[in-house]
Amino acid sequence: MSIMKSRRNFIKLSALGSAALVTTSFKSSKKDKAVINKGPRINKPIVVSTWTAGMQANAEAWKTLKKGGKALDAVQKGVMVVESDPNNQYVGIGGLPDRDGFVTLDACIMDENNRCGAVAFLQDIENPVAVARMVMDKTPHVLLVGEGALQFAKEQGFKTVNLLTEKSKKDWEAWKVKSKYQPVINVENHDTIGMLALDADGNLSGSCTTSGMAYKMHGRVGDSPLIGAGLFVDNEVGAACSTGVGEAVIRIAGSAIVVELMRSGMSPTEACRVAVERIIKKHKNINNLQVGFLALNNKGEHGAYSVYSGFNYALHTREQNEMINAKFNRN
Ligand code: SD4
Repeated sequence: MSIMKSRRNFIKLSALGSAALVTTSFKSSKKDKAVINKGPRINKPIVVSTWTAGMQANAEAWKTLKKGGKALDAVQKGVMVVESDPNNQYVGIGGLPDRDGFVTLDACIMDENNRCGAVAFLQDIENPVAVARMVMDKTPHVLLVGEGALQFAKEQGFKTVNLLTEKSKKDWEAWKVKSKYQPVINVENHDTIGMLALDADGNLSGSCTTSGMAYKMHGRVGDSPLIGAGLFVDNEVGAACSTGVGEAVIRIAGSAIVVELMRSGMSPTEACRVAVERIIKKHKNINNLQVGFLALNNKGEHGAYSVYSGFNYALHTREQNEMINAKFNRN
């Protein structure tokens, strides 16, 4: 089964079936119930993440969220599981290489206070999101790239590893024969993990990690490590992340736009739809140009929208643990 087809299959792993989307998650005494019931109901904690590997990532993030832990820790630990899975060919170890055979990784993380960290074009390190977190926590900078990011990672005690697995090497060699060393833009080559979480304290954080577009030019960096493009969080409003052809997302400052659209009153799905429509409008040719946005607002409402069908995301709350198909512009 092709990757796209398997993504198109709706996977529903909910133990409880279709629970209400908005539920309260706190216990309250009779006295404060009256007050709480007057305010907006907040669906928390909650975590959402892109594609089917998001189920694996959410399961890990949930361990932190269910204990009342911070969204920031949840979104880091959650995506690290997928980075460390050699069978996932789109993130971390086992990621598909660039056209010269180098696996180069991009990642970022952002918290409820607009603190953020990122790495791009990082080689030989299994967990780029953990390095991004260190950039945020231990340096005055937001983004470190290439050699400098690697040097920083080593100084912080990260071990170097060979990220190119036998499987990804074989796929790259097969690609070279057919594709004559041309990077291809295509709807299939995407499985970046973007994760957004709202914790029990009502704080939002997000992370994004990828090996980038498969067989890209050496040195190419996409949207995923760029704050405002691949990820954006504003605790006053919500958070958004993207997947798909990074160049198209960068051109419209995608995730920042989704958050701003939510600030203007749109639901997460509507905001993602308007951003996707903007991408469609700005490109003369959108053949094979898949982009998907995923958004979560600070009430715990979530939604997603993509150019083409086939994009989905994983949702984990106290009541739900399932895949949800994103709405889309065309088949
Ligand atoms: C990139 N947006 O490097 C990433 C690729 C991706 O799912 O999302 N894959 O352009």
